[in-house]
Amino acid sequence: MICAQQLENYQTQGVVVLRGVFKDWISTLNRGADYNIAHPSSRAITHQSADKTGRFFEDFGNWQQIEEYRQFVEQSPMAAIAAQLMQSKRVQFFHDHYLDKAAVSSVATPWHQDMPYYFVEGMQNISFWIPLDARQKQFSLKCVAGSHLWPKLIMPTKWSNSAEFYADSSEFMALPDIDNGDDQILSWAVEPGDVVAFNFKTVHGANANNINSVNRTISFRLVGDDARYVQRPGKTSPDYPNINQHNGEHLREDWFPFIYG
Ligand SMILES: O=C(O)CCC(=O)C(=O)O
Repeated sequence: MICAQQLENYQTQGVVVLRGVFKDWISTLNRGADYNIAHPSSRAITHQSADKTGRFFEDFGNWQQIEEYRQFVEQSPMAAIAAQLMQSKRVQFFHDHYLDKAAVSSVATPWHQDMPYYFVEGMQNISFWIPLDARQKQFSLKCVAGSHLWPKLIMPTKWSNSAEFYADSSEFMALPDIDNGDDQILSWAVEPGDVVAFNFKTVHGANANNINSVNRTISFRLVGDDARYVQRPGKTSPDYPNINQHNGEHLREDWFPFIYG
């Protein structure tokens, strides 16, 4: 399913684009997204500020409530592709993340890594960023090649005001100046059916959606054999209150089921 070059890209650059792999699933995912927008969960967040036009809406953890998301998670080739790219025998489902940026929104997604926001550590993990609308390169996901191998995690911040996400951020390093540095930035124009797959440690972001159509994306997050629970210095995003886990444990299977292997 995955060729040697795609695997090497994922392993060395922390990101790979796969063309057309989910094209048979786009109408199902669109129906799921429509339902998600109409029935946001209590975890939904809308980023909007007085000085910015448009809005940026996110929701998390709905796959067991939204039948179309559940079908995709359980029946699409995603889990098998994840096993190959992560080089993992088994695949555990972590969470789904729906994002949409309104047409002509001036809200960008800042550079960040996902892992510091999560209670997960390890190298075998993957996000499938699946655009539901075609995206020109300029409005697509941007990833910093090789950043999944950086020695320390980047300090997470609140997207609304750039404040530190945790009260104590001493274990994290500051975000380098990506836009003025030498790092290679990878990004691709994408069509519905394509996926950008990236590691939880890969630094990524997206420009504001300045064009006259909405940008909708569904991301699915999965983990592999070496994933372990880690206590972060505060409430994570998404937050799972009462998870009742300790450092070094596998994620609990009743909440994060195995979907492959
Ligand atoms: O689509 C975007 O603007 C950002 C996506 C993102 O940060 C993610 O899927 O982790």
